[in-house]
Amino acid sequence: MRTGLLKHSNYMEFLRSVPSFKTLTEVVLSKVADVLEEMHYSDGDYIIRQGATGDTFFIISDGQVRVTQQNTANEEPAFLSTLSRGDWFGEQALKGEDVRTANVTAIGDVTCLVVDRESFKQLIGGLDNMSNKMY
Ligand code: 6FW
Repeated sequence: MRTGLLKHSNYMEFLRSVPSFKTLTEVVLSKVADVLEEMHYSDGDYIIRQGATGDTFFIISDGQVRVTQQNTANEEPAFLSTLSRGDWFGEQALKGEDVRTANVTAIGDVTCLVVDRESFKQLIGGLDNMSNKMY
């Protein structure tokens, strides 16, 4: 996608505000703003399904998501957490195994900025809290 100048500068302002991106340079953030895709979801939509393969990383720019995990077959997925604007998810499937380890569903309207695997690896994946993320 080719982002307009105004969109690019809006993305830059938002990306700068993401706490985990504090150590990323303006050049790197600009490249992230160049490659990201804006995605919109409605209440109850599955953004990520546990067990599916995946190669994208998400940053929430608006709204909230629910993270759940199915530990045993037949059981209801267990609640893990609620994430909101400035939070990110989906990094697990981008390191090694490409399988999603939890479900992520929209709570109301949600907008996410989505980064592909290759760009993630080049621009974001090196951050400490990404590569070593333990829950
Ligand atoms: C969890 N256990 C697992 C979350 C994200 C970032 C921070 C909380 Cl700093 P994926 C499903 C995604 C997974 C993670 C996310 O769900 N997630 C968890 C957990 O306890 N995954 N396995 N909590 S939300 C979260 C704190 O991003 O990546 O690609 O897709 O497996």
